[in-house]
Amino acid sequence: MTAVSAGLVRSDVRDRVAVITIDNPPVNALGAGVPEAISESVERACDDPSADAIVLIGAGTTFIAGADINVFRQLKTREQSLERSQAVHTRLKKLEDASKPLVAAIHGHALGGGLEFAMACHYRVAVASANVGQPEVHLGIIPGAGGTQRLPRLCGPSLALEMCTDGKPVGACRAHEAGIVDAIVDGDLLAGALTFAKARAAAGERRRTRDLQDRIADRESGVAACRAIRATLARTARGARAPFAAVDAIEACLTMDFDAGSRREIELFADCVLSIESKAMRHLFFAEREASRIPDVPKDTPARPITRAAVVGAGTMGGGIAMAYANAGIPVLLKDVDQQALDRGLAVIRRNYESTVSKGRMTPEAMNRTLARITPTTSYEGFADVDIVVEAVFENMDLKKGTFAEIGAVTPSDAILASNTSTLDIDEIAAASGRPAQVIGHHFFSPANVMKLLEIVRGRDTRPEVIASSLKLAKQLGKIGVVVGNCFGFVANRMLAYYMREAYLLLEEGASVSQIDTALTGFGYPVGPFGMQDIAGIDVGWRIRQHLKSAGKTRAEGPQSVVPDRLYEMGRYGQKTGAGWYRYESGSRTRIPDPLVDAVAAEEAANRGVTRRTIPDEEIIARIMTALANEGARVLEEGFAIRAGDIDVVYVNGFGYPRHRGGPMFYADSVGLPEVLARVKEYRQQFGDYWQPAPLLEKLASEGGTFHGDAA
Ligand code: T1G
Repeated sequence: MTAVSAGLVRSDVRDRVAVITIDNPPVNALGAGVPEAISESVERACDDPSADAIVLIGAGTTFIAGADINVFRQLKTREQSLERSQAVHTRLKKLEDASKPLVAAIHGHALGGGLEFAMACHYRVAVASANVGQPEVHLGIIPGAGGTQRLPRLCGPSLALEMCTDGKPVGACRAHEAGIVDAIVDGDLLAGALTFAKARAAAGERRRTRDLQDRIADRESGVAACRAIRATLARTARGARAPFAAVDAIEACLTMDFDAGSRREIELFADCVLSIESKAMRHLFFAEREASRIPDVPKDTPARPITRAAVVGAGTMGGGIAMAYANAGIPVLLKDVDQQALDRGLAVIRRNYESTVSKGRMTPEAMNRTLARITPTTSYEGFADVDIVVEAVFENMDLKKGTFAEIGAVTPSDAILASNTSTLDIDEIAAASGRPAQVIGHHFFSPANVMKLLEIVRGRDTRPEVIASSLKLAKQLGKIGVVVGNCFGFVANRMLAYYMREAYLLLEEGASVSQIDTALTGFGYPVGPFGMQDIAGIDVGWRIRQHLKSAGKTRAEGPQSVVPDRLYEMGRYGQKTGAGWYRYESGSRTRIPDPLVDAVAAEEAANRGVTRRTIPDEEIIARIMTALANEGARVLEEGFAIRAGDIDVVYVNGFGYPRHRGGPMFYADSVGLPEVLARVKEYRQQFGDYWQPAPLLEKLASEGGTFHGDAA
């Protein structure tokens, strides 16, 4: 069956214009046969005497959202990639050579190959709500169908560099101003496109994008723009290679003719698409979408609409959560015990918005509109009308149980009662509410109005409708919801304990605070473990450790470094006290290494009888990543995570794990599980029995399996 016969591409003539419609739901991706069917339909239209022009349009909610990302999995060799790309390039040149005006009519998204198809058309018209973009770097690749050669010809090198390196879409109006889109259509898109196409036909106009030179004529400043963005990427790309490849391809557009530049793009694309970076980022693309599939919560499980919310606790997390709701347009009550605490919380919220306005990312009017959605209160008045309450009080079980007893009494019986606890037992909290079926964990990550992850913790009695509502709400808040089980620290913090254990022990064994942090930022993290703790607060970790100690527990097996406790006792909580693992000049967030900390570490090493040594960066990465993967395997085999991809999504969106590494479980697969297992066993020999291989790791390593289920 062809794409045409399958109805994925259809065409008809209206008012002397051939209309070619792509209908490949849900996003009109350029799946198997679709590109071929489009160019065949254009050829037929060119030969059709009843048509003077051609319009290309998408059915449903969008134009073309790009190539079908699944196809890249089939590319195994460089030759295969070169051949496939060359075929696409030839196809788009033929499209561009169409003998009648060819107009792309854009609504929804024109992304990746979708925009490249549109740029191979002679003209592009769009509705104002549409957006266009080259998001390929988010998949560890670059535009591979001529985008790096045609886009600069339409909008100049600077915007092309921006779009191809940050991968963010631009709105149709900005694209129109920039020359990517030729007209904005008010009202019905197809009608507007037909009118536009007929006018071009009447004027006998056709414009091949590849012939355009004006916007790339000033090669010197174009090449300078490439140099400048490389310097920026050296600071921001955090080890990802694809953005640099995109710059190289655009530079080729500026320094070579169209065909030579296209060949360069094809070669650079082949380098990228076969890279582990691209495999990692494509894995995350699908893992982030698969996370919303819960085996025992069918897709059609009713989800409660969330139109009114309440947050209890106006501290750092409570304030950020209230902002997340207000930013999503949901009115939210923000309650705290007294007016002083409330005023402190509101002042932080206002400061955050004012800083966003000062950076030009929000208008003062929008700030006031958003702030107006947050209603401060010191009572439970109004709680009878809310759909959800999020508790964000101190991480103390008695305090949380008391709060849930109160909110259970003042809210509608079917309201969702969520706790922002990052470690505590959801079932114990739920029992205090009197209606555990409505209770669920909504663990936000700091800053809650920014971080994309929502760790959704299901309790023993949580109803499927409450889980389905939480997943839908996560999307409404612009977050990625991942459903996990109820164990201490759930998935995120449970595994983090092993990440931190190794960081502390490596410090005692001889690595310095800044060496360890630099190794992790070199790996791709935005900040290392010690820099991160100075932001979050050393006192937060200390309180959790005290809570555990009182229950006779530790966060991770093995030696418990007391260095963080000693810093706490010194009042060194991090940025908020001007000193923690690093020192900070007053009013500055610049980390200054402090030899005092290394001295404390040396003392504690001596107390533990540890001989200090020089530790290579590779060992720092290997030990930390192995500890994460081994504990991740336990989380999986104990059923607290549904799939390995969920753990990757949690770490990438909650803790800044580098996307181009795919997440801790994907990274372990890329290292190879036999190697990961060998490292666990080696560390067991070297450091102690607390390094115990997870049974799942042993099983998969022995069977040649991977955490993600595809063969090694
Ligand atoms: N390929 C395959 N499947 C895709 C897809 C794609 N390009 N885009 C979306 N899907 C699936 C997705 O997995 C989900 O499936 C469903 O569609 C709805 O998506 C040659 C090489 C368009 C903004 O990177 O950014 O072109 O989970 O949940 O929130 O140079 O999808 O329902 O089974 O995300 O409304 C470049 C990727 C490709 C765009 C819509 N294009 N897509 O968001 O829906 S590379 C992209 C998106 C390329 C060329 C290169 C978003 C969206 P399921 P969704 P949404």
